Amino acid sequence: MSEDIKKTISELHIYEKKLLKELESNPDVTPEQIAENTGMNIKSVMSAAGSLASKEIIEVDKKVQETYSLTDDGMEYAEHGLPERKILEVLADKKEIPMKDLASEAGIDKKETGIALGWLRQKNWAQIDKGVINITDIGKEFVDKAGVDEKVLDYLKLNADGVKLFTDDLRDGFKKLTGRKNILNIKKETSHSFKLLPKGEAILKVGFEIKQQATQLTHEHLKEGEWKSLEYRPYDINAEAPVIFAGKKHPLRIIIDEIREIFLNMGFSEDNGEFVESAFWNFDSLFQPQDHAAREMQDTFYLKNPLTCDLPDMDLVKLTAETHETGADTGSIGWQYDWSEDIARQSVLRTHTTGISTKHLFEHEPPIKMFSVGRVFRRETFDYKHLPEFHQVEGLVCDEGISYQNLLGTLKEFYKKLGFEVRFRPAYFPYTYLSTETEIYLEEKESWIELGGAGMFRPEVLKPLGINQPALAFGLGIERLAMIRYDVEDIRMLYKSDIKWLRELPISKGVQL
Ligand code: FA5
Repeated sequence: MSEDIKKTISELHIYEKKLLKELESNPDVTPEQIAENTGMNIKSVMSAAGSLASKEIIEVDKKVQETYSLTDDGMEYAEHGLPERKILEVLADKKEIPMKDLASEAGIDKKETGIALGWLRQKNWAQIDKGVINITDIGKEFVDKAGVDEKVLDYLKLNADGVKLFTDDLRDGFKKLTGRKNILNIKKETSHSFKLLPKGEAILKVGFEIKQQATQLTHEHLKEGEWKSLEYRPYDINAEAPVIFAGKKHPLRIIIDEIREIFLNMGFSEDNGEFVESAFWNFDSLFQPQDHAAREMQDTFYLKNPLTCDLPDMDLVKLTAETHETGADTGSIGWQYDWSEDIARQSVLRTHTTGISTKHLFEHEPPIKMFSVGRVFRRETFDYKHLPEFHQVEGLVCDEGISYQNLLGTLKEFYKKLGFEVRFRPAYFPYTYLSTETEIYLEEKESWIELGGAGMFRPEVLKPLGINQPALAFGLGIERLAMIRYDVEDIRMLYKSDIKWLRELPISKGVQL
């Protein structure tokens, strides 16, 4: 405790010390007196007090005192009567006045008649019947008697310097007057008082000297050699600093950029596809039979415009058809059905980025090392790990001697660089054999979450494309990586534009290249 106190004392500013000393000698000292006694200006006193309060050394109490006085209109009413009083005086004589004559009879402004009538009714002094105002019994009573509000007007007239507090008998009248416009002036004065807290008392008990301390080195200090003898005030490096929210990239953009950096550093080149793709490239080139469940309308977005896409090179189309129907020379018997060109022409919003890999294989000669990052679309129902539109990173390596071990090694390396440790699980995709899925454990959900699919392309995929070398391929979800990286329990958070969350996210964790 006393070590803490010593440290706190060493970090006190000279103004804080002066204020504490003042408070020690007079617990009721006001900020103004402190300013006068110490020569500090009042702003410095208040800022030292604020600083001491934030360190729980003193408590600052704020009081607001209101002073009430009459405005010019208020004074006019106090001297010559409220407009409803003027009407009452006429009514006392005549008992009734036609509405149209009200202003002239009572000698009040036309503008005031509305207000006056309102108050007459409120005070129950008069009633209106068929365009004529009549005095009531209560009204008669008040002809020679002041109302509670009128008593306050009188009182304020006598106390022209202003009144801070009203006695009980005037309080109702005061309330009534505050409900009327332009009668009362309210001046607010704020005063502060300080109280030592236990920490402040402990500091004073230990004691300190008030010496000028340097908080900054100046050119003069250095030139004159004064820096050698100066006493320096230590910085509190744990003091709270203002939080600054710098502009930064969206977390998804950060992770996408990191992924691109990793693959480019691993010697991959980047390719890009289109959002609108033919069913041929999205499904058929991947040996997905035309009645495969993934092609159903409930899983895939089919487009009306364009309704169809062009098919590629007819030799490739024929070979693909043959492979689907009989297996051609791939060593398998295919899917054994009649392949349809029309179905292959359908245009779809790509459901994955794997069509980019088959197109790339068709258009390039091995050795190939390609990756692609892009958006994909599926008719999914939203839940904590599913979106209908999300990003995948696709990868493809094709060369003589490429094996399943290379696939596992590449994926492990990639995830490691991003800071993830994953496990592999056997899986099935119609276009790969062997196939695997990478997964990561989610503590909060107590379950494994799938990050991506991968495998060695089957001969049924490679042969029609004219590829005789083995090829490894993978397609990995990016939002799921962001979810884990940024500790988001629900994938939808990434698209919510929650400004508080975005501001407080760290700028980047950085890639270990
Ligand atoms: C595929 O898309 C395969 N094309 C991957 C592949 C490529 C396998 C090459 C073999 C060779 P899958 O449908 O499992 O696989 O999706 C891959 C990853 O995308 C998933 O592991 C998951 O991380 C992510 N993903 C899938 N659906 C959604 C969704 N609705 N919302 C968010 N992420 C999703």
